[in-house]
Amino acid sequence: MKRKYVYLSLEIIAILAVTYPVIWSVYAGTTSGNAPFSCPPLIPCDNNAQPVSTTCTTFCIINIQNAAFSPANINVTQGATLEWVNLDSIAHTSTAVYSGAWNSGVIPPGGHFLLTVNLAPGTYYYQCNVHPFMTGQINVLPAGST
Ligand SMILES: [Cu+2]
Repeated sequence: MKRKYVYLSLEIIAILAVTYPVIWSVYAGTTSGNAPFSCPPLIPCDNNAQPVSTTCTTFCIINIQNAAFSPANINVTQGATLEWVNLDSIAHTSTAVYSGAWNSGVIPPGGHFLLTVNLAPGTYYYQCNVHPFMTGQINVLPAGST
């Protein structure tokens, strides 16, 4: 009889362990402002740690390949154009989160999306709406600052 309760509580703990990141993200997502990719405690996750590899001043391509944006974090001066190119065999999107600054809609395999960056300077987070684990970030710099 006692053993039954032990198993029952172990089951509840196991279920909570699996579901808590999802529950956490639902609640955190409503309050975390412009930092949508913060990670649940104890869960390995480095979405905020993407290194900046490029500063784009005219025209740059962001590849979508193997369900990831590359480069995932890019500096862009105002007036430059970004082109997302879908090299995968599945559809993706490039969708700004929180800011609502842009939304590519569905980019089919082999498709592309152009964005001329006329946004206020600052950091803009985006994701693929089909695969929200695909995240990226553009850092808009004032025109003429580089
Ligand atoms: Cu996707």
